[in-house]
Amino acid sequence: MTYHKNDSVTNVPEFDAVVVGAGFAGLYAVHKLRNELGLHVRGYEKGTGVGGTWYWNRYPGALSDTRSFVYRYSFDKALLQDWTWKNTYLTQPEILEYLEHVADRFDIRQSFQFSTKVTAAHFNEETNLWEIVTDRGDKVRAKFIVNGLGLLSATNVPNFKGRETFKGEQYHTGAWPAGVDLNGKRVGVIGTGSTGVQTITAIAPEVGHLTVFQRSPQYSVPVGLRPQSEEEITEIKKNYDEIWKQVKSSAVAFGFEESNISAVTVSKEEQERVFEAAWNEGGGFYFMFGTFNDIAINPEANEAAANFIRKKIHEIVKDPKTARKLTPTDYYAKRPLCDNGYYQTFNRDNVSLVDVKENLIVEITPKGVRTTDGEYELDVIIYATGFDAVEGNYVKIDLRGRGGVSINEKWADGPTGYLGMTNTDFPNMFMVLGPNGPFTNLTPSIETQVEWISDTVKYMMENNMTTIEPTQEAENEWLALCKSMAEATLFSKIESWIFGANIPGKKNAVRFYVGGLGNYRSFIKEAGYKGFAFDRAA
Ligand code: N01
Repeated sequence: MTYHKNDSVTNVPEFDAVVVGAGFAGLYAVHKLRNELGLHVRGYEKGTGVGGTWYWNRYPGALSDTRSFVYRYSFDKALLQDWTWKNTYLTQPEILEYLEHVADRFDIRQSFQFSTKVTAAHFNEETNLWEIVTDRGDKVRAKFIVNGLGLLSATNVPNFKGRETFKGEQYHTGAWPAGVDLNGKRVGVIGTGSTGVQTITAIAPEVGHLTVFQRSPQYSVPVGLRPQSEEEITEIKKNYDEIWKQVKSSAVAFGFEESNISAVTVSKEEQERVFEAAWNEGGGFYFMFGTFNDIAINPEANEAAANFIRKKIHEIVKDPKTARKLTPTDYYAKRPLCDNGYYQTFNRDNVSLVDVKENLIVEITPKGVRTTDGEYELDVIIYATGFDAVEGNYVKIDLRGRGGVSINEKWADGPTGYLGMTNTDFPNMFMVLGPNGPFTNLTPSIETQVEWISDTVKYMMENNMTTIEPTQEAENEWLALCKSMAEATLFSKIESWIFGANIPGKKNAVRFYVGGLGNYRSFIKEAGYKGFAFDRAA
């Protein structure tokens, strides 16, 4: 059962589906479409191997902030039993090894062409096929295109004056090359988000001197990285059915029960007790969503959590001036950070903190970084400056739907996506973790979306349908829902990549459905294909 046919006239290879990206999303998409539906599938991946985010983000200290037992696929029971882990969290090499194993286990690599970037994809309204072009000169057609381009994957390097003049080494964390040696060197890290916090903590003991250029201080809690005993792992593996049921019906899908208690209904002593227990347990999402149910929405509850972390910073950091600089004063409302000794790092003699909100970065010089208070001489500059998140990789592709409309035109007022997976005017184009998808531990959301996509393709094949496209009404309503939900949270009151505020000129717009994975799954199940228009083959 396949749509595929060879085009003997033009010699252009024709596939049922082209999958872009070989990360968690792309690998599973190929598995579902090729191994389960028997379709003729071609994958393209710009890296030399599989892994996606975990192929590129090889910076020192890279670790998932989601507990090991739920940072994996759930779809294969044998895989869940066979593949194991050592610690409460997985390092980047461990995650990459897992994805390589999955690719081999399900024979997925053979469907991918690596070191190949998709540069254009145009929908042809006469043939109802996507015409896809790569940077290696490939030209193919496909009935469906499935984009697993990564949510946090297009690197953002701020346009600092003089960057090209720097005589030392410079790296972005999200494109970290092999063989970087920082030993004994004068290193500067710009950026203190999740990535900066991990990098800074990991490299401080190794470098000669570390200068941290901080624009915004961060709330971070301990990650709780520790070994897991054989008994704990056996117990988890025995209970996976129950675990996934809980994860997929929860909000953030991190493998813990979210709290249903409001912080403002309990005493200050009880708040302290709960926060202290969560601090000792570890985990950013656990601290924000496992302690109380209103930290992300109620300013008073938020202040209680924020204040607890502020006090911890002052207890940990010995120099009061440094502690003050490290202490945020605004809402605790970014994607919650966790660390493995971040604040302690600033007690080291070889680490110094520069507040670049007070002393702006003026330029990169041949010798280092110049701020308004002087020049910092460095051997290495590390940009931990984040990503052009969500739509960053889409807008780099010449992606055109009906009537030649480009994705840039379509998203001029901010990116949209009905259910985070589809767009009007872009028939048969699916996105995994596209705009306005769930804000969660990403692996169960990826599985949810890939399964919906493959079920949809199967439904279309069985019903002899040629195209699927959301209605404008459904897309607008979904956007309005995402917007109203996001605006009800304190996240919308803070500048971060979640709303696109991290890149100058990027449209500030809602980019996530914050209603939780459980509600998202119920929605897509109940809605069925109500918000979609299909065309049937003549
Ligand atoms: O990126 P970010 P990230 N001058 O955008 C600063 C996921 N992730 O890579 O806050 C000076 O959060 C910027 O300053 P400010 C996770 O979802 C997961 O760290 O904008 N500084 C900020 O400090 C996370 O949320 C994991 O004022 C500049 C930093 O650079 C997401 O990726 C690990 C600047 C960027 O922080 C993004 O995290 C890592 C400038 N011109 C990442 N421009 C785990 O699973 C930017 N900055 C653990």
